[in-house]
Amino acid sequence: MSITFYYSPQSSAGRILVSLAELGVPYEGVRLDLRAGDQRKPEFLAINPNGKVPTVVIDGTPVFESVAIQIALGERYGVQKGLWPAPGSPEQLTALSWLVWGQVSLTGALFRYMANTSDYFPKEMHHEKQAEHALAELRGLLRILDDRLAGRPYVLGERCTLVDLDLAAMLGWGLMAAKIDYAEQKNLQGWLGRIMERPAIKAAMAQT
Ligand SMILES: N[C@@H](CCC(=O)N[C@@H](CS)C(=O)NCC(=O)O)C(=O)O
Repeated sequence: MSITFYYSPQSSAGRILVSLAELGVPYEGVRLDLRAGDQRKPEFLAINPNGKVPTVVIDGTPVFESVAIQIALGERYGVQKGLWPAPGSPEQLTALSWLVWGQVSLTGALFRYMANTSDYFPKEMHHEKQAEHALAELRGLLRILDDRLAGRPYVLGERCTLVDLDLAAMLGWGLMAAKIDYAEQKNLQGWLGRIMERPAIKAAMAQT
C-alpha cells in the first residue's frame, strides 16, 4: 500500500490532511507551491489534468476531487478504524449523502458567498444580490446541519467519521474566512468545537 498526497497549505487539501491524520495511514506528502505554479507543471498535470490539490496517488492510481479521495480513503482504510461505514450498509448511503451534500451544496453556497464578498476575490467580482442570495442559501444549509446534529453527537450518530472531519475541516476555515455568525446554531457549534479538539485534527491543522 502506498499513498502520495499532493497538497498545499491553507487549501482544500486540508480536508484530506485531517482524514489521513485520523486514519493514521502512512503517506508521502508532496507540497506544491500554487503561487509559483507547481500545479501547472507537466509532471503534475499528468497526474491531475485539472492542476489542483488535493490529489493523491494510491498504489499508482491518481485520485482527484476531494470527495472522491475521501470515499476512496474511507472504503480502503476507514472501515476497520470505525471512521467509515461498511460498504453496502444503510449507514454508508447516509455517509455518501452528507459527504456529497457538504462538498456540493454547502461548499458551493459558501464559496459563492465568498466570491461576492471577501477580500480573497477582487472587488469588481462582488455582486450584492448574488451575495444576498448565496447567504440566504448558506444560512438554510447551516440550519439543516444544525437540525441533523440535534440529539446525535456526530452526523452519522454516535461515532465521528470522515463525514464529520470533511465537513468540519471546511467549515472550521470557511465560516471564519467568510465571517459567518453561527451563534444560533448551537448543535453545530458544539460539534465543531468537539472535532477541533481531537488531537489528530490539532496536529494536522498546525501543519497547514
Ligand atoms: N473541487 C476540488 C477543488 C480543488 C481546488 O480548487 N483546489 C485549489 C486549492 S483550494 C487549487 O488547487 N487551485 C490551484 C489552481 O486552480 O491553480 C476538490 O474538492 O478537490
